[in-house]
Amino acid sequence: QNICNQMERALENGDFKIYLQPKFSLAGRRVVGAEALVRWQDGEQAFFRPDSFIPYFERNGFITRLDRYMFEQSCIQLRQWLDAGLKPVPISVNFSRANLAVGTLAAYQAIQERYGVPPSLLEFELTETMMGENPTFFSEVVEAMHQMGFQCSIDDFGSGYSTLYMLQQVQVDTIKLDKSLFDGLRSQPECPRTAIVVEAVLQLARRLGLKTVAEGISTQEQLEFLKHYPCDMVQGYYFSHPLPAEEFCRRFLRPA
Ligand code: G
Ligand code: G
Ligand code: NA
Repeated sequence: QNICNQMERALENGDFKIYLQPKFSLAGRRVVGAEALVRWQDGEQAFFRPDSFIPYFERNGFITRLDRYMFEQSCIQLRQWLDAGLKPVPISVNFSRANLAVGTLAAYQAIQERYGVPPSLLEFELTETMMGENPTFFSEVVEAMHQMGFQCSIDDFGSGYSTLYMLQQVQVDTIKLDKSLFDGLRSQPECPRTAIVVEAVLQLARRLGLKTVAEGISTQEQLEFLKHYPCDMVQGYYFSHPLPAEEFCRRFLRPA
């Protein structure tokens, strides 16, 4: 009960903060997008990282409200950027499995329309494990997102198990290669097994007409490795940590 009250209060007080982590184009090193990541600010200093509360919210169902809140915060950011004459970049939000059950897409669309933000500037990050036992339903949800004009990406690609079937069945726009795929490069900068797997995945994506993001890039060696491959975007601590929205705006956005 106590934690439920705390969540309610945090939502009302605006204690959930939107942080933005930039995605860069690998070729030109321009910022071409941002991922919205939640931080829970408790008081002046204390920030809780999502890993400490998201799993809990997923169990008690609160995650659907938090995800929608983050989506609204993303719309608010985009509205501000457009009003300020800045060139916006698309923002992606995490879309938890629980959202599938409650059918929240109409609510999402209503929020997007309320702020008058082009839906093409908004993207949902889904995970391949969400496809679960009902791939038909999963692809219908993705299809509905596209009908509304939103973009869809598959997050943590390569860390699950239904990957290839999902690629065959579901029409997404982007795949985000899980950071674990690049772990081998830490001890061995030219790890041949990493090279084979990454090259094959990127080739597959390209042939399917999908954009690609390499996630969790945190070292120079990982970046050097990637330059040999046709990956579209990179995201990770090497380029930038997730930042408060104002700081993201100041550092990365330019006039339209
Ligand atoms: O920001 P950080 O790397 O600590 O996030 C940890 C995990 O929490 C990541 O897997 C990320 O996908 C998840 N996460 C962060 N923000 C959100 C959110 O707004 N909604 C959901 N469902 N997950 C989030
Ligand atoms: O699961 P998802 O892809 O949403 O996870 C994003 C999480 O990864 C966020 O918690 C973010 O802070 C974290 N992250 C972003 N870049 C890096 C990185 O370079 N290294 C590591 N270890 N984590 C990262
Ligand atoms: Na994500």
